[in-house]
This record gives sequence, C-alpha cells and structure tokens, in this order.
Amino acid sequence: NPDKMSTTEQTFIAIKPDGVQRGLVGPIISRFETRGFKLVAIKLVTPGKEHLEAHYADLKEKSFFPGLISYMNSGPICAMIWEGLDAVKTGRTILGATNPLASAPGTIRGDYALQTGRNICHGSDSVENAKKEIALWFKEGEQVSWKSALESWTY
Ligand code: RTP
Repeated sequence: NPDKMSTTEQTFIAIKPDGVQRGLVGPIISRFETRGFKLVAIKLVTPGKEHLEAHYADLKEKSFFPGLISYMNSGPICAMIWEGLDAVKTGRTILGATNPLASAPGTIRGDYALQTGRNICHGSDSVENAKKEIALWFKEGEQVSWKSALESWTY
C-alpha cells in the first residue's frame, strides 16, 4: 500500500557471533543510535541450539540450516530491541542485503562483511516477525520504556 503512513515500530536486531568476536558491537549500536532509533533492550546471550533452531524455524529445510545453527551457536550474540519510525524496514536497510557482496557500501554488511554465512547481524524482516522474535528472545520486564531527550529533535 503506497499510501501507508510510517508508524513507530520495534525491531529485533542481533549481532551474530562473528560480529561480537570482531569487535563490531560498538559500531553497529552506533549506526542505530545516530540514525535516531531508541534502544529499549539489550543483552549478551548464548541461547543454545534449541533456541536458535526456533529462531530460524522457517529455514529448517534448507541445506545450509545445520551450518547456520552451528555458526549462530559458536559464541555470544548481542540481542537488542530498537524502536522508532519504520524501525523494521529501516533496520533492514541499515543492515544491507543478506549477501554482503550485494550490500551497498554504507550498510553494516556492505562495510564489514564478505560472505552470507558470516554476515554479522540479523534484523527482523516484518513487523509480525519482529513481534515473534522479541517474544522469543526477551522476557517480560527486560524491555525499558523511556523518553529520550533527543526525541523532539529527531521527530
Ligand atoms: P537474517 O535472518 O539473519 O537477518 O538474514 P536474512 O533475513 O537477511 O536472510 P535469511 O534468508 O533469513 O537467512 C538467514 C541467515 O542464514 C544464513 N544463510 N546462509 N549459505 C547460504 O546460502 C545462506 N543463506 C542464508 C545467513 O547468515 C542469513 O543471514
């Protein structure tokens, strides 16, 4: 619907094990912060195989699924919820294309990654999936509702 108005949304963003190991937690957070999004939850986790299989349940028939799960299970993941105008779609734009070789420079993957199997970050691909992923990764009470002093200058 081209006439759809932009809405305030929440998106689930995760820095994958390679992103954490490569010291990219700061730069990735920075891109969301400076764009004007608000951080409402963050934690470093090693959720385990079962949880990761639930997160990627839609991909379980793919040939790369076992490799994807062992990659995601290879170290800590930085799980976050970011909030703001069109956060889901804009979050995906900030991340870049799934295959880093197709990601534009200026995107996270376009600046820091070369391979789909090591693409350093995840972002929800729809509002519906964002809700599901937030419910899977975060417990009630882990999210902070706060008013940023900068908001009236961003919006
Ligand atoms: P993500 O969920 O991680 O944000 O990635 P995405 O939506 O951009 O891509 P999706 O198709 O959902 O794939 C999820 C993740 O699986 C890995 N993958 N490997 N070897 C391959 O062909 C392949 N294809 C996908 C990537 O880590 C991708 O981000």
